Amino acid sequence: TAGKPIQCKAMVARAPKQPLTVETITVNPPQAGEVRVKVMANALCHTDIYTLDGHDPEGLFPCILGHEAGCIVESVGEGVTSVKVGDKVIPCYTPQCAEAQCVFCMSPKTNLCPKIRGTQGAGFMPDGTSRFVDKDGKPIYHFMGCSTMSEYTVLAEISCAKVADEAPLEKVCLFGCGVATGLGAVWNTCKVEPDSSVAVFGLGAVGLSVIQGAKMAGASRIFAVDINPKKFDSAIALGATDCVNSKDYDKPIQKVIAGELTPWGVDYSFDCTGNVQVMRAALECAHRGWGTSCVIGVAASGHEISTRPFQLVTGRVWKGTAFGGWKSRKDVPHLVDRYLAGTLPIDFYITHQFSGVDKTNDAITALHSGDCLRAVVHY
Ligand code: NAD
Ligand code: AHE
Ligand code: ZN
Repeated sequence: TAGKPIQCKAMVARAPKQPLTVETITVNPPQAGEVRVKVMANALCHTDIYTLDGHDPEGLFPCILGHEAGCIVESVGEGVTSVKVGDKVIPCYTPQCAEAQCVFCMSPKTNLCPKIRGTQGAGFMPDGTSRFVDKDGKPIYHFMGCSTMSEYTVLAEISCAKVADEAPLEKVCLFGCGVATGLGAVWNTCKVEPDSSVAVFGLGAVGLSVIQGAKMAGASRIFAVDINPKKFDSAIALGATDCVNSKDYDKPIQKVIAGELTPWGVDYSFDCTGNVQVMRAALECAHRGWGTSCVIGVAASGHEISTRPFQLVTGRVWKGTAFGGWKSRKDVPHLVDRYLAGTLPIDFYITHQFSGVDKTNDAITALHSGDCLRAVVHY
């Protein structure tokens, strides 16, 4: 198949808020610096739904969503040297060009390589064109540099994390986004220390992986906050010490955490909801003098955060994370190795499984059910 167009099934997001349509599309061969992969498994992340629901200011239609996947290299374009046919790869929406002149890749302070961010946000491959063609010959936009809701997709080489041959792709796909992000927010972005107190807002896979990471970092008190009490059992299982349902209180939840449940607030807090009011609460429950609050959730178009500057004057720090700060191609393979060694279990995040890319709408329905953490679709 190398060098030739491939016809395959894909789920196309034709318009906001509409179910995805199952279509036979053409996936053109990888160009220079690109890799065509067979997608083996794709997990849904809340961000896919956010874009499908029309909340993403960068959202483009028609597009192929999906960015949390495990794949096998089918063919490579000119000049590709870091992966070969048959390799297992995890697509990474935050690439790593690793070039000496990339000040981002060269800095230990960030993972935000901007090399292909412009074209990626515009729904194209780095040369400004799409590899996807629909049955009428019209192009379909790419999404987050991944577009894994298709049996085949094309990635930039710098977006491919090559992982161990023995890695079960239907599990380690979770390291392509949500679980890696939560762990990295704790370990890389905030560097939570032993004995810290932590508050986590929103107990989806991202928030629960923050809890898992905080427990592994030795946090001694972990507040798990949600408005859906069905989430609390998993939070406790992962190491939460206190479960807080914001709906049980008639005052702002930040005043409950800082003032009632603790005297001055928590050392670290994390927003894993994307709700800007929750982001404010997370900041304001951080400890006077030093508490750090990390925004992980992605807010809808037009939504902005606010707080009294006094909150920062009195020592709170507001920060955020993209993909948990992981330098994707270097770090994702290590997360996979830790999973294989049994020291970083993630199977319990997979609450729902489906077979066939055309079952993706069912997976979306499951994700909306309220007791789904990750729904994995096996292709
Ligand atoms: P999810 O929908 O599975 O989980 C969100 C949780 O928040 C749910 O349990 C929900 O009940 C809870 N929630 C909703 N409103 C709340 C409120 N007012 N107070 C407390 N809890 C509330 O989503 P997910 O897949 O875990 O993703 C979480 C967020 O992280 C999303 O916004 C997603 O887009 C974002 N995200 C960001 C990154 C990044 O790199 N920054 C990576 C992955 C996901
Ligand atoms: N397109 C949105 C921003 C979306 C966003 O913030 N995405 C996160 C990853 S979410 C993964 O589930 C991120 O890492 N962003 C960094 C980047 O470069 O996109 C908007 O507001 O325009
Ligand atoms: Zn995601």
